[in-house]
Amino acid sequence: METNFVDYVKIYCRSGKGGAGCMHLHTAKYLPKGGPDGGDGGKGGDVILHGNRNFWTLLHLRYQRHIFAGDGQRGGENKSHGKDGDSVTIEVPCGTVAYDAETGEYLAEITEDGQTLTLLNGGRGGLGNWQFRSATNQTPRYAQPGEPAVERTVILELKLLADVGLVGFPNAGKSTLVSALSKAKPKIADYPFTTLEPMLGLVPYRDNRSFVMADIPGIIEGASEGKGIGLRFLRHIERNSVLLFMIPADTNDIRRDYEILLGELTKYNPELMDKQRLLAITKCDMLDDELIDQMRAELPDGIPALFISSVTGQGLTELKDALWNILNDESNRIQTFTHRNLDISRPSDEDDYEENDPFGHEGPVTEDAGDVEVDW
Ligand SMILES: Nc1nc2c(ncn2[C@@H]2O[C@H](COP(=O)(O)OP(=O)(O)OP(=O)(O)O)[C@@H](O)[C@H]2O)c(=O)[nH]1
Ligand SMILES: [Mg+2]
Repeated sequence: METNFVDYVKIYCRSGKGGAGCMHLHTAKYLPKGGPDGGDGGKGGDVILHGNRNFWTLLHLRYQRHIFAGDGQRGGENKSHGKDGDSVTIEVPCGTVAYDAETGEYLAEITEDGQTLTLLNGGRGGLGNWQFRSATNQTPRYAQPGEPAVERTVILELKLLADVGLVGFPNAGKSTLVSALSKAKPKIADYPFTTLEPMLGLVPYRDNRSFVMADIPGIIEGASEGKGIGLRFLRHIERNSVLLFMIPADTNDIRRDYEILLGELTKYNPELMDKQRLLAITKCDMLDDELIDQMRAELPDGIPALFISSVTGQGLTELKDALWNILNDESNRIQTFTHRNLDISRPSDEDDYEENDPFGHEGPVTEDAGDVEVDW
């Protein structure tokens, strides 16, 4: 599927190697036995991650599969220091997590604009023979080699930084809610899997405050075994403080639906169960008061529930209040997310793009941030 929403890339990175130190003995017409003057080698360049809020996806890195920093240059005579190698900076959106592609080990995360992290250190330059002179050895005839480069294949994954994540089956009314509460215009239709990629909406709240809601594709039973769109988009609710479960009023069994959704989330990442949850029964314009009362008795335990309609606006103010209260309750701020390593045994359909690389191996890096729909 061609999409501009790229939230996964695999890149081979290599830092620069250190330049060799120089072995040189100074000689001149009037100074036949000058001392050692070999300079140090330059440092190899680093590979650096840099948070940049102008980027919303990893689209610009999609075909950038090799990133090499520059090597340090050799030291020269007359104590001349070799030039340091150029570092390369990979611009990434906030919410980008880096993993080692071979082991799945968690390496680092960029959460803020302007934040920098050195992913790979360049090799140190070797010392020139000038550095080794001493009282007992006035003419050292050796110099250090530079340190080697470091290489690593990394996986970069983007996890959207939203406050509220929507969880529900296809057709639950997730996108309709986002369009009712924010200026975002997600596609809405009465067939499943209308939403194929996550989208953020900024929800205005009282007194010029606001919070961010993430609409993600629907989940179905068996998603953890790859059914439907699978669970790959669930990474975008890992960072949300609150999960808003959405179940339509015309469902047969609310409790069962809720259990299925919970089950799929747990299979994806049990830590999601530590998040605050709220349940919205959607499309309540289809119910009369009597039916709503009847439904109240059938609600699942252990989760506060609200009856809403994105069409008539029923319950939406209460919903925003409830979400805001949860978001601002200090006792909920326990979500210092422990970083899981990546399960690299899980087959990733996201590596597919490597076969369809129109640019060949080292394609151009596009400067633009991609025309991703982020509608504030
Ligand atoms: N009557 C009524 N219909 C609604 C309401 N909210 C959504 N719908 C309808 O339900 C259908 C599905 O809505 P979507 O918002 O596309 O559902 P979704 O959860 O985003 O679905 P996927 O993107 O496929 O996961 C559409 O036909 C909507 O018009 C509501 O409050 N009342
Ligand atoms: Mg949708």
